[in-house]
Amino acid sequence: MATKFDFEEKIDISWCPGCGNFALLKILKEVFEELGLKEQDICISSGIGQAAKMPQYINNINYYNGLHGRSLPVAAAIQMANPKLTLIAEGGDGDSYGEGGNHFMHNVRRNLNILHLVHDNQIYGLTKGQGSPTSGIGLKTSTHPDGSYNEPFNPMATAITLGAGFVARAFTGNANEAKKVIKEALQYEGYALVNIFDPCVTFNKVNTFKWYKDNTEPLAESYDPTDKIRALEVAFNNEKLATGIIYKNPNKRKTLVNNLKPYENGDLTPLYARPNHDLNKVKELLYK
Ligand SMILES: Cc1ncc(C[n+]2csc(CCOP(=O)(O)OP(=O)(O)O)c2C)c(N)n1
Ligand code: SF4
Repeated sequence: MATKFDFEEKIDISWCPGCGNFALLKILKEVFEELGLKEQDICISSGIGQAAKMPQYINNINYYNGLHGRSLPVAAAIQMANPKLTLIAEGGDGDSYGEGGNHFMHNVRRNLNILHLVHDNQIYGLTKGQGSPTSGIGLKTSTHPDGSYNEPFNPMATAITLGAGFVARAFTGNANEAKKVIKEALQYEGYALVNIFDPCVTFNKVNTFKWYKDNTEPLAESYDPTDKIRALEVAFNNEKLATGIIYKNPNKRKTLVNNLKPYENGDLTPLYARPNHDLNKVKELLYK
């Protein structure tokens, strides 16, 4: 499906042929189109890596491509300046959970109102195949030639434990489910994590499209995502990796900006657009 987020001219995309990122790029552009989002209302904050290049390939949106692991603190700043934007923080498993691990922990707790979209290929792609936080035990990488021996990071269980309100897993090979999950995450008010399996066809020869097809399973229709203890059980099940919305908090929590003085009366007018805008006054209010 063609979308207004596609470039008319052919642009040079620097991913390897067959990389899972192509499927995710298509999914995301179609979700924007189907939700009727306007280019000027979308902002993506990304870090460094193959995954983090993605906003460069979406026509006419706002984006900030910053430092490795820093998509979330930049997103927090963007949200404090303009809470009206549809905001996405995006990057790879290394960017989000390794270099950005500490930011991950604390921005989940802050409850930014964002979609945090993590392309999980279980390897460092851009830097040519080092082990990442989500690499499986035994995966041979350039940093673990005899196989990784580190316990893989569990983003689902960690996010639920830190108080994330929306925690989901998807697979680029199941586009319909991925679109559904991403749409719901974008409409959720609060921090929403979507960890999407997105194979690196060049450096990860174990976790391939076929491997994910064989080892993932969509959650049953009858599954209740509001049951936190059940969600943790699902998150810890490594036999079959469940896809879909694993946890969704039915109770609303205040988001980051609801706790800030300039927005406390519910007026989400961006700070720069307020009459008599005075940066020093804004700083005083924000940091009071
Ligand atoms: C602070 C810092 N450490 C390391 C690097 C080098 N570096 C750039 S991208 C990258 C790995 C990216 O892997 P991931 O985030 O999983 O994304 P992928 O490329 O697999 O999509 C690393 C280690 C860097 N740029 N900055
Ligand atoms: S190295 Fe891997 S993650 Fe990077 S573009 Fe190639 S297939 Fe994709």
